[in-house]
Amino acid sequence: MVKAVIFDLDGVIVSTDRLHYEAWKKMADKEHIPFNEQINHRLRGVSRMASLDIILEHAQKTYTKEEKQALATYKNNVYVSLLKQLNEKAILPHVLEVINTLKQKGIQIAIGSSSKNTPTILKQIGLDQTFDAVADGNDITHSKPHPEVFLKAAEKLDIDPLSCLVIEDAISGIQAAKAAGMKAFGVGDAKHAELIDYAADDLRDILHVIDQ
Ligand code: B16
Ligand code: MG
Repeated sequence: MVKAVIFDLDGVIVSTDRLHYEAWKKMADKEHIPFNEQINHRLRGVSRMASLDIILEHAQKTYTKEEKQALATYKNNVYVSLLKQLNEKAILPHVLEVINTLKQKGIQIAIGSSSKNTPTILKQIGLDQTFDAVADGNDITHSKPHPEVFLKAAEKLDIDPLSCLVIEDAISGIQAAKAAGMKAFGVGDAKHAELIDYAADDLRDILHVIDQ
């Protein structure tokens, strides 16, 4: 029986994809590194430093650890200033309805995100007091597909991972959920993940899974 639902943030609750893209693009242009939507797609659910490594695959020179740190900080500063334009209108379709129904059913809800900017994003969209637990990039040393962030969310909720269901939009997130021993519900890209338990276009379909 599902006792808790753990939501991925970016791509499930809100779409910050475009803002990540703009910020990475600014950094890449400054460094004369080719960067496009296709490369950006590979960064979904991937941590900041691992994302940078993917972008640097296309660089002409090798960067030192310190230079890489500086590039990641540059990108993050741009990204954080772009986050100021987010508000509750950025919440993806059906999210609020699903959250309210889960709460009515007594199901615990949590966030499991790779993003270190999770607290800022939740505040911007007005959901910083909504979840029973938040596990994010600040709590973990291994990013998805490692299960750490979802195990951390289950630990904070004090619920057995086997009773948790994860909603994810990235294949790395589905792999992380399955490695944590959880059920995985995929939307968007993640619908095509190999290990998926449930796939849907409409987030409200999660309510049928809960009632099973
Ligand atoms: P930050 P999620 C992920 O969020 C994003 O999908 C990914 O593109 C980003 O690189 C990562 O967070 C780290 O974000 O730079 O803000 O720490 O999908 O796990 O909610
Ligand atoms: Mg995501």
